[in-house]
Amino acid sequence: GGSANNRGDADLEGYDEEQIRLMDEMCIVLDNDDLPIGSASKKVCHLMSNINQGLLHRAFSVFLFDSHNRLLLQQRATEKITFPDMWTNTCCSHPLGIPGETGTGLEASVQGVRRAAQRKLNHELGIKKEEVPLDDFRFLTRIHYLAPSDGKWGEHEIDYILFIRANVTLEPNLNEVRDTCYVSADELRTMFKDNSLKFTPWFKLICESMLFEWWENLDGLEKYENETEIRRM
Ligand code: DMA
Ligand code: MN
Repeated sequence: GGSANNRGDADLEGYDEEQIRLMDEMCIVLDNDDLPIGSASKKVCHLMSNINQGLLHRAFSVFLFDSHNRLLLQQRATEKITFPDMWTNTCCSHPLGIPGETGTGLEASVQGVRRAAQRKLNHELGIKKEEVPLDDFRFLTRIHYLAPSDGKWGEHEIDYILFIRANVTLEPNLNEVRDTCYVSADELRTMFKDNSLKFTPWFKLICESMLFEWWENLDGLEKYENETEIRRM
């Protein structure tokens, strides 16, 4: 497997070995309505040259809150190929083109994304799957957005937004995550005013649209759950 595929690949020269290896993961390629139409490597899906021709893939964004309604943020590791060192929501990644994580139809897709979320919360933050049971992830909506990272790399995704309330023990994987912190809504608003902090584009989009309203309604999320319309941003 793995790194043999991308070793010597000019696009990936100079990056971290483990992050190069992860570029072999198979993402789910979508049409504009979130219907899976195939799969392609994480590398292929994140090259702007492909994104500019319309290549779109499935992703998820987890927002984890503690019992005091504080949101867990992470700062991405310097090793990340896309959006290094930026502050963002708890955990983001992609459901893979494997049984259990792929799905056609909203209910099956959400279930696949929940499994991927559990897998990546463990991989990035060391959170045990028992601490984040699949049924505790609340699916809110899907966001379709495109965002360049550095010219060569970028994102073009339909991003499933998942909220979860859990008290967890963190053991960050330093190849993925440089730092973490829990914030209240006001503390996050203060962070945004600090020009020395950089935030990921998808996190900013979600903050500027619905995040604070959802956050104020953590005890009554039902009215926001399972939105069928894809929000185009
Ligand atoms: C990709 O996140 C998903 C979104 C919503 C941007 P990522 O770059 O952190 O993915 P991974 O952790 O798999 O590298
Ligand atoms: Mn992506």
